[in-house]
Amino acid sequence: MIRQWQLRAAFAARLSEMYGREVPAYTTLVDVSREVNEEVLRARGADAERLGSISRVTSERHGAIRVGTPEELHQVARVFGALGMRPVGHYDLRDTAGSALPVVSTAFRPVTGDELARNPFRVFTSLLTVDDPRFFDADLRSRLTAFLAARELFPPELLALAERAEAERELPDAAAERFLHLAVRAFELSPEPVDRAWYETLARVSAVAADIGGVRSTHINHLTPRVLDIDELYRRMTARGIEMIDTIQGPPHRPGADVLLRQTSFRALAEPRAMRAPDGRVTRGSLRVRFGEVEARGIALTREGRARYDRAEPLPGTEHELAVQGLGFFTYHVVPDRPSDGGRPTADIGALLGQGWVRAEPIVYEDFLPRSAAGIFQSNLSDRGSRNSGLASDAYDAAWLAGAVGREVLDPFTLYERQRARSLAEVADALGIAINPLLARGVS
Ligand code: OOG
Ligand code: NI
Repeated sequence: MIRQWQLRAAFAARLSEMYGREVPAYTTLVDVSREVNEEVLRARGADAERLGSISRVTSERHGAIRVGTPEELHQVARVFGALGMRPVGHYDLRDTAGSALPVVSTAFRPVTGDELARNPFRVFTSLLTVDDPRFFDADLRSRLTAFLAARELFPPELLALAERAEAERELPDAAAERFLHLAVRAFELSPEPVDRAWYETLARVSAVAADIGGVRSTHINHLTPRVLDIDELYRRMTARGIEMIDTIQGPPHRPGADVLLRQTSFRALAEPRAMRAPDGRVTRGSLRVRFGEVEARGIALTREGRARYDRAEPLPGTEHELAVQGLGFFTYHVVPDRPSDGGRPTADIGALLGQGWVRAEPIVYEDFLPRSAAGIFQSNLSDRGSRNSGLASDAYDAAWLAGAVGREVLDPFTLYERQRARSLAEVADALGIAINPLLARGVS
């Protein structure tokens, strides 16, 4: 029997192997990331593993995929559900960028501490907003809808195996093998010729629309390794002659505790794709839509910490200050050799930390940032596309997305809060103090 987390780890590894064959620059990125991670580990020792063991960080990836319809999104949710990945977060990228980005997104990922530690694979998943009139007029919308309705991204056999894996949380070896084979194949670049005129029609609206709705299959857009020093990685990739986008998205470099997520990327080379002309002739063409991305992860911020980040206000540089000011998420653990001076623990987390009753372990930020995501999308497009202003659409909110995906879309803050609350309950229990005052002070 292959358990769910093993399926997830195997899927991530096979996807990585497949993507490395398709996009060789990805392999360079993985090599340089590993090199940087090993050096950081040598230089900083145990401190380098504060936000995840080196084995977790080295194998950690996130993928990005893009689909066209609510039905396709629902099917994706079933495939990832088989791997123990749930939809978390609602990212509306339509209004965040200068370029036309007709998508709303969520991220599929494991949600418990144990599952994340086993394998944290996540996939940023974007859905084309076909019904947003700012991007698609009535004529184009009906052609696009018909085109998307006629394609099949995931074969029924894959979906049936996925259902079984999700229900039973494991698969027998042969079924697991078949599931992995079909799942990886569903995200390979298709050799089928691209209808050039149709693709170009959509590309005039947005390169992302063409990538999603201009072809009859989906593919992995990028696969992102995690690096412990993204500034150093940026320098090394540049020194190797790889032209990176001009910025690192997310919080600026700062001394002290890393927070949230920092990402950067480079445009992949054009890939050969067969093209079908209006007269039916198939020629060799090329498309440049995929890219290489890399990221560094830091501590998850509370709503208050996040609001400060969104307002571009400085955050404290130490873990301790992030914890006692209630700006960062931590789990709390009773220290084995706690004070023996006869004093009683108080229900104040700052005091408990200060007096050595408990220690705080940072919770890693497992999600994405809409502004960064838009920046990554945008900086890898050569054309701004077009969007009519004025015609705002209120569809595609979080509730709509949950309906499309066919399951609850979880709130990231709630997940981090749950992890923290569980650890605090254990602390309160072990020290024989009341939980409520503990929660009320400092860690709100
Ligand atoms: C997704 C772009 C955003 C991230 O990590 O924030 C992204 C895409 O290109 O499909 O990858
Ligand atoms: Ni990404």
